[in-house]
Amino acid sequence: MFFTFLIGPAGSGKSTLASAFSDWLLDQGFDVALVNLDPGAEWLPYRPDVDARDYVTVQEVMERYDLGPNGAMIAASDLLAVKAIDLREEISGLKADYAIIDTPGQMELFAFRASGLHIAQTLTKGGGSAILFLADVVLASKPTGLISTLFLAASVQFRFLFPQIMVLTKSDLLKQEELTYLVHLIENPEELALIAEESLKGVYREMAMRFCNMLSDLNLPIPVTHVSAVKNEGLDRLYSILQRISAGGEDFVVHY
Ligand SMILES: Nc1nc2c(ncn2[C@@H]2O[C@H](COP(=O)(O)OP(=O)(O)O)[C@@H](O)[C@H]2O)c(=O)[nH]1
Ligand SMILES: [Mg+2]
Repeated sequence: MFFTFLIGPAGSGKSTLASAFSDWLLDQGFDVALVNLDPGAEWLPYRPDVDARDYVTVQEVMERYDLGPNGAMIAASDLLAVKAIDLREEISGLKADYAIIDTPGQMELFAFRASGLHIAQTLTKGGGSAILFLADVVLASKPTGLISTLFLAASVQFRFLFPQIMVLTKSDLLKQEELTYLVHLIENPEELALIAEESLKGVYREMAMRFCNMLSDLNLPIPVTHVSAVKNEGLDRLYSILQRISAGGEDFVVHY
């Protein structure tokens, strides 16, 4: 089973893409285990095959421990981590080709607490895996938005050390030439450094330029693509990138 985690800021389109991409994989004849790892999800655009809410819910934690919504979300993520082995058994019992894993709306709960990393490592032990880092195209279409998105993507990559794909979501909201240019800038960060040089000042200009030039020098194996989950655009391209990673694993692992 190949594990694909969808990670990205709240509203970047994780749940919508998890749903659209698993439908697409099912249409291609694959077996899919669609997993919801958000114990706080009130509504999902799909019916998960494995659901964190069968183990713990934010509502129940709020009541039992007399916590507010924020504290309960943190506690629920930590309580879920204790159930990581059970989750793993439930998922592997489905014997699917792909596990598509939707992560909590607020990405910091999964990416920047010990519990998320523990769950990801427990689920994927012995199997192939990749992270789809989702970024909303509208946010990424301004230079500072794009640079901060790249910082965040690097931070997630550094946290998990899994092969990672940069997935620009909601491609239906930009024109084709704008999308092509955005992908070009991400693939050629030295050009983004030049934009930062013109559009920023002082220490911010310096920081952005050095970061972009560092990305350019390192030439990391991070594929970039764009999708629209509402128009089902780009799902075939996303699949072929995942297939390359699952076949050629090590080439996509960044060794720090
Ligand atoms: N235009 C457009 N909107 C989208 C797309 N994918 C998701 N959305 C919208 O973006 C919002 C957040 O999506 P959601 O999947 O809940 O994001 P999550 O918080 O990352 O799980 C919802 O209103 C979705 O309808 C897309 O491909 N195109
Ligand atoms: Mg969601």
